[in-house]
Amino acid sequence: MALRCKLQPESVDTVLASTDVLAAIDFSGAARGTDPRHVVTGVPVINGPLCEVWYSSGPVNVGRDGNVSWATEGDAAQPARVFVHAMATLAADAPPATAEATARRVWRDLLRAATAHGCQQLVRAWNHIPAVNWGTGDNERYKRFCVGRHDALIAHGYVSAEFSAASGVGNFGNTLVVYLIASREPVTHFENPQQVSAYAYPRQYGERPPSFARATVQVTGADATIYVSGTASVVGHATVHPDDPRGQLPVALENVDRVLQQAAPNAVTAPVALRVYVRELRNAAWVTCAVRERFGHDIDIACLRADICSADLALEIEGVWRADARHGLTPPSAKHGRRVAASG
Ligand code: 3EB
Repeated sequence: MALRCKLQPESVDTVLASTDVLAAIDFSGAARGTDPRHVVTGVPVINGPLCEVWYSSGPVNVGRDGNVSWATEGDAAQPARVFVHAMATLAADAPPATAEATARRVWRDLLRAATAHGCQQLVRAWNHIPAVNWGTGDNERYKRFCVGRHDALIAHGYVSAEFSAASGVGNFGNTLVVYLIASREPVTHFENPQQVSAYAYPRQYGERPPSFARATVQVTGADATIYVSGTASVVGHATVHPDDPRGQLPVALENVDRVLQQAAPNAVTAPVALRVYVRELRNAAWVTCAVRERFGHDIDIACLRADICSADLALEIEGVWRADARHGLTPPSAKHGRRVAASG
């Protein structure tokens, strides 16, 4: 069974009363969760539902292990998938070395937890980073985050071909929040032929590249779930229309189309839930309308306020799509589960 994702207008407490909820991603603000499935993002919603909910196909098992909260789907001893999340204090003005060390520790702990549940395949990760654009050059907060994340992944034995879809955006407050889905069964990662793979970005973007794929696909029976990473106005590795949201939106939308085209070349795809991140409040309404215009008026969209990891990016779009796996999808290879598009 595919995981189900739904943007929900109900309060998190109501949502968490269901035993099949793997995670409730809370965009409401600074509430502290007591349930291990409650992810407090520090990313506020501008318009749309307060909460993104991930449903398992049956009752979940939940727990905490050190700093990591987890929820598993399926057999407790051999879960099909695990949702893990961890938070760590990271003050807005903490030094660059602290940001790097915090990212390394949080990612190390999450990867260990996923492996402990037998789920080594990375499916989707979200990173919410306080003061993401603070600092300059190699010491910009996001770049130190990338060093810590990359080193943790490599130390755990991953290679760049195994990195999954992800988002890396700022949040408000003093808490680094990272959550991810990992699977026992293989997944397939995809790139956008119009963009340099993030893990191959040149040195100017930092001492270590960002560790993510443009999209990840998981096939479960006749269904395919397509996880599209945070997608911005980047062509090659450069920002197109820097600081210009009106110019950036069509390029970001085109990038979403291109990566969907790679992930499900002949399949009819339908978006299940979309997130739109905007740096500035005043862009929320028209951007959300334009994204709705593009993907359909009945699609659930959460428009969130976040700094994007490059200071010249004004917005980013991501989402979960569903496709019929019987048409136009390449089955994942058992070994690496990756098909990489020829990239420019
Ligand atoms: C980009 O194209 C935009 O660091 O996990 C998008 C998705 C971006 C994920 C991450 C960063 C991340 O490089 C930034």
